[in-house]
Amino acid sequence: MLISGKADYRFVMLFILNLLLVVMSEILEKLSEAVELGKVDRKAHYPPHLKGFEGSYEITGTALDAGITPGQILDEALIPTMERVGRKFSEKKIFVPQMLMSAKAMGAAMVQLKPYFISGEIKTKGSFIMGTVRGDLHDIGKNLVSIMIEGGGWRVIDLGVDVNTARFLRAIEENPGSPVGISALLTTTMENMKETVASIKEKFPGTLVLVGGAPVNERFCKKIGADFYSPDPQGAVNYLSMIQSKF
Ligand code: B12
Repeated sequence: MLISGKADYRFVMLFILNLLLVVMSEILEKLSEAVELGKVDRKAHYPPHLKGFEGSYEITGTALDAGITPGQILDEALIPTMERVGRKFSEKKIFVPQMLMSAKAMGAAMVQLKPYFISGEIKTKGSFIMGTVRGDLHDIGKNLVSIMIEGGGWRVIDLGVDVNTARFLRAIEENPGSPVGISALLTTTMENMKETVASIKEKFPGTLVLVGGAPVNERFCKKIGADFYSPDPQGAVNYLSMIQSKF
């Protein structure tokens, strides 16, 4: 009887756990759909067939309430969805306006997630300069890197998008010794990244330069004389902690 009671308990717990996992994956699926279709929030009129429905802003709130971690929301819903959006754009199944609406929906989700990545820790590690390279308007990846680095205890000086070399140099001059992060999402703007890194290294040889963005890789990083490449923000956070511990 006791054994059967224990077995029953285990069965019920397993059942609840499975149910919870199903609910969680349904929420993440709904969020992916909202981002892919560019549904920002309940008030948004776009897309017309979803008028009045929840958007990525509300669904992200529901996901957090359901106990899904911000990391899971990013890795299992938001980032793969943006990759899917990019693929559909390549296949000409969607066009720039739809890609832009997806970016807006991702931004609305990030508003909910940001507080979870900022630890509230006193920013004592120094300043970190961050920007998207000249000619490039993509800022989702840059913003994510900024949020995670800020969460790692750094004061982030975000220069925004389409940042030319002179602007990066001025920021380094104003914040001597600060490491710099540069993002590029287009194969065409990788050239501008190369030019910016070369100027930084020429004028401020001691400055550490971190590079990233979908088309960037380790080989390109080495080739242009940057110090560090990471495919994700956490790599940058770890690298900065490692560098800082050496001082
Ligand atoms: C959203 C989007 C847009 C939006 C951007 C809105 C915004 N506010 O950012 C809009 C609509 C404006 C846009 C415009 C264009 N886009 Co666009 N866009 C995308 C899309 C779908 C998603 C990008 C994104 O946000 N990904 C999610 C983030 C989280 O990922 P991420 O940026 O890679 O960042 C991560 C890492 O790379 C890393 N990281 C990023 N930066 C850094 C920096 C450092 C230091 C470190 C350590 C790490 C790091 O950390 C991040 C988190 O993991 C991509 C597709 C794709 N697969 O990337 C196309 C894509 C990048 N776009 C593309 C193109 C062609 C364009 C346009 C030229 C289209 C056009 N004809 O006008 C324009 C260019 C405008 C310009 N001058 O910049 C192409 C680029 C092709 C190429 N190889 O060059 C892509 C790949 C789509 C495709 N498959 O064809 N785009």
